[in-house]
Amino acid sequence: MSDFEPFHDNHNGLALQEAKPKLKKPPLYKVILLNDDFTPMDFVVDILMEFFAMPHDKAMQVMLQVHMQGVGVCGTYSKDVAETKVYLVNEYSRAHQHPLMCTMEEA
Ligand code: TYC
Repeated sequence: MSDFEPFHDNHNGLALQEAKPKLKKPPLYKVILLNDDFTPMDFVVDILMEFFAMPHDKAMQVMLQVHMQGVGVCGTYSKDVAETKVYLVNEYSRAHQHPLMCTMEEA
């Protein structure tokens, strides 16, 4: 297929117009933490600092937001990075016998 689409101009016939690029930016994903009644607050704060590079005060804010509202956003990433973070956080929580749930949704 040609990269040029026919285009009739208003003057004297046929001109060629470059086809519009058919590329879209890839979607971004929010990584989300869910509240539960069992995971210790300190453990959640540690996760936010270690896996999401938050300073302690920001990690505390996000943890309390999840604790009070039920969900909170840890960060926004490409699909691959979001999937990896969700996997690592859930594995880490299970390895420490906590039920903390991390998931993702399109931003
Ligand atoms: N609700 C938990 C508690 O009271 C703390 C908690 C916060 C758990 C955030 C999960 O994603 C979470 N110990």
